[in-house]
Amino acid sequence: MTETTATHCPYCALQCAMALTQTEAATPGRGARVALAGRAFPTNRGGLCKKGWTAAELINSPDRILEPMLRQPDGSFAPAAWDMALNLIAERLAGGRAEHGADSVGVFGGGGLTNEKAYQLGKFARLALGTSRIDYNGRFCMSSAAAAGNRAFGLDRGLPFPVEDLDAAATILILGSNPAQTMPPFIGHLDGARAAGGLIVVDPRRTATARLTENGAGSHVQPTPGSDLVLLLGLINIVIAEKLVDQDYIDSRTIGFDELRRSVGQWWPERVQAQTGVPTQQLRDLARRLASGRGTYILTGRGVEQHADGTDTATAAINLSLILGLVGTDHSGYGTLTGQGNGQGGREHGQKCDQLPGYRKITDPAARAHVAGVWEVHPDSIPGAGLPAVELLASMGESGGIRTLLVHGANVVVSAPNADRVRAGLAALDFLVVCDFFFSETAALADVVLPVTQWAEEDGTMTSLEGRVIRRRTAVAAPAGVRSELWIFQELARRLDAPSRYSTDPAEVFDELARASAGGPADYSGLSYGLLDEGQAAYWPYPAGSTGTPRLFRDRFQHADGRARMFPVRARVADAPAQQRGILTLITGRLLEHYQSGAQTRRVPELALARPEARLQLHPATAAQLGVADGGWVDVTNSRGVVRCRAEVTLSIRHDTVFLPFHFPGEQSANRLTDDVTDPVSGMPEFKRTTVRVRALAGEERGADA
Ligand SMILES: Nc1nc2c(c(=O)[nH]1)N[C@H]1C(S)=C(S)[C@@H](COP(=O)(O)OP(=O)(O)OC[C@H]3O[C@@H](n4cnc5c(=O)[nH]c(N)nc54)[C@H](O)[C@@H]3O)O[C@H]1N2
Ligand SMILES: Nc1nc2c(c(=O)[nH]1)N[C@H]1C(S)=C(S)[C@@H](COP(=O)(O)OP(=O)(O)OC[C@H]3O[C@@H](n4cnc5c(=O)[nH]c(N)nc54)[C@H](O)[C@@H]3O)O[C@H]1N2
Ligand code: SF4
Ligand SMILES: [Mo]
Repeated sequence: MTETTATHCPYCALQCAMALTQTEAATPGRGARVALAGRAFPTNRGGLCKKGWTAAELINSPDRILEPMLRQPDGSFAPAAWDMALNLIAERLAGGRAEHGADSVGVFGGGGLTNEKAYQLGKFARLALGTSRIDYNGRFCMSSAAAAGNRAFGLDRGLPFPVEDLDAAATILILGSNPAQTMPPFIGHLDGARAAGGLIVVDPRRTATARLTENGAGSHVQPTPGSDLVLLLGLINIVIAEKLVDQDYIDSRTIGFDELRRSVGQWWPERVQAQTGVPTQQLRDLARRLASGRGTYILTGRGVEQHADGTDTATAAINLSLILGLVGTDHSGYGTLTGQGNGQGGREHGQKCDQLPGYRKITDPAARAHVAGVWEVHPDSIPGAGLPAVELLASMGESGGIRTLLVHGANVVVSAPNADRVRAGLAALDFLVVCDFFFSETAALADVVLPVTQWAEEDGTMTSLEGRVIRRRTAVAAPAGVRSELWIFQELARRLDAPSRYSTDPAEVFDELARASAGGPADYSGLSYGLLDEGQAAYWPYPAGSTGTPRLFRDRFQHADGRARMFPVRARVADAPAQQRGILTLITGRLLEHYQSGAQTRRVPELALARPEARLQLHPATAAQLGVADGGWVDVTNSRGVVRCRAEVTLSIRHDTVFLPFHFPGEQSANRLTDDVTDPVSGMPEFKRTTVRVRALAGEERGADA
């Protein structure tokens, strides 16, 4: 009898439910084959996107790494026994620490790791390596929205309500997110708002999501890239001026309204139109629609968050939600759409540089004492706060910076901003270790690559975009030669003589995590595998003795006085939109077929065939001016680098803007152009706006495969 295992998708935060059935066991040279189907679950209702239904290809891929790989003096890789590879790593880690101090060792984690791996990675870094230098790719993803949520509500859970609550909404404002391509099954939850004519999408591009507003389903607002903060200040101004605020809610549940009102006084509609390009009538209609009181949600995505003012923009979206009285009420709310599979849990259990498990602050003496108790170490042995991701990477090769780096679940040479600088930094390291199941572009630069188990080969938990803790389950045995990261941490900790325990059993690690989180903001202490396996829909906080919290902020916010904070934020007044001839604004983002740096999806034949390369989207008028033909080759340049790719001429983008996906490496890598300037509050880089020049290439200059 073949058994079917209930688990979830390896990719994004929607965590669509799947059923896996092994059709062929793993062999020493290849992962197992599985049959995969969608499974009923509230978020995906049995549906999967193209990435989800082709995910089985990842397990059986001929590209998998099946043995530890060691770089040879001639630069090539050769397989090595596990014992030898681990001995070498332990020796280099201990040597680096002895010679240059514990903070010369860096650790880079990922929002795709299970809660158990993320927790153990944070503990391993602090105790076994003694380093403060740990951060993760969620810094590129969720940090601005998280910072805004923390300062406004005193808590950061992306959606403080179950996704299904959106079904009953009459109005949904989506700012800078394209779920029709980034979470396709999610758009079913927009049907109610579309039927009520209330889906409003704010995006400089006419995306697949923006097109869902057609035929009376709502409206598309197409602002100048990076002008969302002004747009939101303008909407707040109109809501206040037209007395559309919910005064009872403001009085009873918030503080800071008077200052907020003063701070938006200058943003009258005409001025907002001048900065954003959004007509005043559209602004007024939008404000009135949001205040119509029929079930209204405001959702943000990376389009508004990945900016140097991303925290302030997310804060303005929250302020708008608060004056309208949406947050923590029936059938209305505010949320951010978390991105990576465990983007939510990955930011709760200690792989952030400033954080301990349970979303505790590493600088808080009580938090340190509690976690030290669980770890059975002295609080003083836990290092202090480290450096956020962009700074951590920038310190490679700098004096006092990191000299050794361990990477778990990120492909930074493709996905970090200012990628050429990151590549140079990685090259300057004394020693680089990458754990992955593929030779990602970052793994290809390593001294040692350790092959790890994949999603269908491991147990664990993931916390989805709605703050629901779900079970990832082992459906197939891993090929011989591959190991779990929990095992790797245990083996290295033993070789390093580290204090505390490093269990290889995910259920045991979860129980420890639950204890470490007890009493913290993200409290998992009432949860266990047993309870999750009974099918309990478990939303955190889930303290022992409770039944969890599907909906947050019903009675109070998490600040001591129970009230939400309205933080007045100010917009930098932008220079006149780039008038200089030939200068265009580049925005970057995602395509349906590829996931992140593409390390996984570029290895799935069906996806690679559908989208084999990056294309620069540009408007026909802009293309004509530059002499660029659809499908023709272009150079996209700025002071940081060059991208060479083909053009895709499309009416769906503004004249002054071009778009590149960031899923491709090498000469097509969008991050060769992005700036590593960061948001001062969150450390989030400005992926969504940079300036470039575009030049059509003549025949003889074309790319290699033209
Ligand atoms: N297919 C696919 N799905 C994914 C992923 C993937 O890589 N591929 N990654 C997952 C992850 S980790 C994440 S974080 C999510 C991200 O999901 P989204 O936030 O939906 O993805 P993006 O494409 O990065 O950005 C969304 C939109 O922001 C718009 N935008 C750019 N600049 C601006 C601006 O200044 N203002 C406004 N209003 N909009 C702007 C872009 O045109 C784009 O359509 O997707 C998840 N799902
Ligand atoms: N220009 C631009 N750049 C961006 C963005 C953008 O919109 N524009 N978006 C940013 C965002 S939101 C994000 S989230 C980042 C993501 O960017 P990355 O961090 O590069 O994300 P992935 O490509 O998912 O890389 C994950 C790597 O880890 C491996 N992996 C997966 N699961 C595991 C595991 O359990 N253990 C280990 N050891 N390895 C694993 C995969 O094979 C892959 O090589 O990119 C950011 N970069
Ligand atoms: S939407 Fe996300 S979770 Fe669902 S199948 Fe697609 S990639 Fe997987
Ligand atoms: Mo992300």
